[in-house]
Amino acid sequence: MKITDAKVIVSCPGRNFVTLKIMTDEGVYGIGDATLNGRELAVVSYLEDHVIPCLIGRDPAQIEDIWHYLYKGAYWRRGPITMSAIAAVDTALWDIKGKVAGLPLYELLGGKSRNSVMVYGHANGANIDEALDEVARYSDMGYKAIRVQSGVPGLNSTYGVAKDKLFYEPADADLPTENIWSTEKYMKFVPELFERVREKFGFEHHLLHDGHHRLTPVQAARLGKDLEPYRLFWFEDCVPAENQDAFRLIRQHTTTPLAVGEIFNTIYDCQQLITEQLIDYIRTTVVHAGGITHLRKIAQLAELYHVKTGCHGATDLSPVCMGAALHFDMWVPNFGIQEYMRHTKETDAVFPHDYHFKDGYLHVGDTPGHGVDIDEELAAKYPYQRAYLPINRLEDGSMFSW
Ligand code: GCO
Ligand code: MG
Repeated sequence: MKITDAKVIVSCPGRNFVTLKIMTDEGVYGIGDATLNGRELAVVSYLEDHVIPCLIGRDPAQIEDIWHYLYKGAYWRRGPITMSAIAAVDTALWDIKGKVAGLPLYELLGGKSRNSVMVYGHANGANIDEALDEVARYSDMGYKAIRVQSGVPGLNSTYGVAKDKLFYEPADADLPTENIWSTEKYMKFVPELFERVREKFGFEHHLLHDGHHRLTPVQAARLGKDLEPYRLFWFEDCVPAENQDAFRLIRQHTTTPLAVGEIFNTIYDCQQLITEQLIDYIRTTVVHAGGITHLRKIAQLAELYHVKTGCHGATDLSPVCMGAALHFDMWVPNFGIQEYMRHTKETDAVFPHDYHFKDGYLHVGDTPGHGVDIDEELAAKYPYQRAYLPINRLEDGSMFSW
């Protein structure tokens, strides 16, 4: 079998998605997600100009070899653009392998380790009362695990708080929106938010929270401690994680479980976090961490150190990534949880898929491959629209992390 052609499909059914489709001489094709929020076209060019020409004529069965060809062969290693492009190729090749074998992807990885995949949804509100209403709504929908975010008094906008409650979409403008941030106001407020959630709903749900890279290690240590009475499932991205060593200080001071990794793209970004047991959950996922082939390596290292998986699953990861991630989740022995932000109706129509939500879990079908396709005719109706993530400044105007 040979790869005869490949193409990149860019479509914006509510938000931008970049999809790679690899075709073979036997008519079987595979697809992979290559979406990098706010920097989509850089990956398109990387694929079209530098990757696709090298794929033609190769045997699609040689997934491992092609992965290393693209990783080592570029000379320039790592980075989100390179790794998203490699991920898309890798995902498409696993899809092809599954279709050729007539088996769902989880079977190729080692078979099912569970019946379905526990997911968490996003309850968010402009204030605590609104956030509580949303927790009730997610609980009524059957979610066992709920991430809770709320607007902070004194700040006009806060990460994780959306007008449309089901479809949070931060990439909201064709130039970055500027927000004002105050860590002091946030830190004072968050413990009260979780106190109110536990007061109203008890300890029946897993509760999660995302700090979105905004604290210093000592602030994160203090907030982690303040949140201990509310028994969070995890506290995510409490500090920017380029400095892996910084987690030691946080770890020494709090028993609130720590999750990190949605913006990591290789195992080297989390090697120390894992081997020194500085985190509890690793959030890397298929599209941004080099595909199934590389994600598997990260998860298997993590397994040795009691670190579980908690794959990123925001709306900017397409249903193709979600489908592949769910097959991975079905197999991975050290599964923790899967993030699940729903896609819009338009997106779901462009990407027909065989997974579905029921009672707090995503259920995976047994279609060969990863079970997600793309309707190219429909995709063509939604042309690319430039959209950036916001930026943050402190109250004195200093540039800050978003
Ligand atoms: C999450 C993430 C997202 C990111 C988004 C950026 O936990 O789901 O933090 O909300 O902000 O994926 O592209
Ligand atoms: Mg996050």
